Amino acid sequence: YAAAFLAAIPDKNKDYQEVYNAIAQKLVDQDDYDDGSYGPVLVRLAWHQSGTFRKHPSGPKGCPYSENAGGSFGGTMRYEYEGSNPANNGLDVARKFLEEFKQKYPYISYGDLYTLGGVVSVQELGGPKIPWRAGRKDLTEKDQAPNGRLPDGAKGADHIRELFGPHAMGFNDQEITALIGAHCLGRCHVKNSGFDGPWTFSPTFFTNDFYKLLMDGDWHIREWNGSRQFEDDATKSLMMLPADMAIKTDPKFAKYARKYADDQDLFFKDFTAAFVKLLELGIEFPKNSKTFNFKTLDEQEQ
Ligand code: DDH
Repeated sequence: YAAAFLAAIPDKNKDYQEVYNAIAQKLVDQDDYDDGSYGPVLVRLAWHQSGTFRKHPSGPKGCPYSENAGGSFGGTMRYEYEGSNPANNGLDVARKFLEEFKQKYPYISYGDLYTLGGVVSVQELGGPKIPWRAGRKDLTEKDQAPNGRLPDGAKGADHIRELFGPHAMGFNDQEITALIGAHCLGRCHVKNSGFDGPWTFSPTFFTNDFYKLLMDGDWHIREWNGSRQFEDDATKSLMMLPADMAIKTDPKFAKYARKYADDQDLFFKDFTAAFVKLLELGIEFPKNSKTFNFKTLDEQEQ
């Protein structure tokens, strides 16, 4: 079993709402990226920095980091090995977006910054409130997690359960299904992953549309020269990865996807719990550490 990293107790004078606001304001100001927001790629950074956690760490043979538990604690994706993992293609954009806040608020660690960027984005794009805690610490290059721990979009339900399940990150079928609903945001980019296109018609709004489209729509294999992916019959403008289709075809995942398609409040509630768990994998927070419940920019204007 991996030992949990012990988080620091954040100084009461460190105002993380101020950092939240600065990131949120930059999201508003720089609306010329991709579909109009850096939010989706920031959410993906938060997830890929966290999703390397393993309860039983052992990496690919010959990997110098194979005993490392991974997770968001050390903010290690800023280093060469993890940063250049093909699974992390395109996330340099998100790390560059956030770098100025590390300079401006030097008290924030990279792990805190990368996870906070995801929290800001989910909230500002209309998603649920994500309670967040500070206290991750910058670790060194030798603390990088091995590559090969993040899921492959070309694969199916067995692969998903193996990487998210009890021996890996520790999520059950319900939590896994709730997490993948983050594909309401953003798109696939051929240059990053070999896949192409958005999952929904509103990729800069956090909604339960991923489940509605997946469960209620009809999908066929797209005819093109790229990677095997699915396209919607109705408009031929949306996409699903083989790994997304597994959520529809596997009855245990589909049971939850159906519920989330029918009930956005339930999705928001379950996503919140699973996303908080994801961002905190492998971290032990001191009992008296503060949970931040950030206000959105909109709420602060009222
Ligand atoms: Fe994902 N995801 N993801 N994903 N993901 C991609 C983009 C985004 C898989 C594959 C891909 C989660 C789970 C899975 C987001 C959030 C989350 C892309 C496209 C691929 C491929 C990257 C590119 O080309 O730029 C697979 C496989 C899984 C799986 O679970 C089996 C989870 C759990 C989350 C989460 O946040 C909780 C987001 C957001 C994006 C959009 C990024 C962007 O730039 O836009």
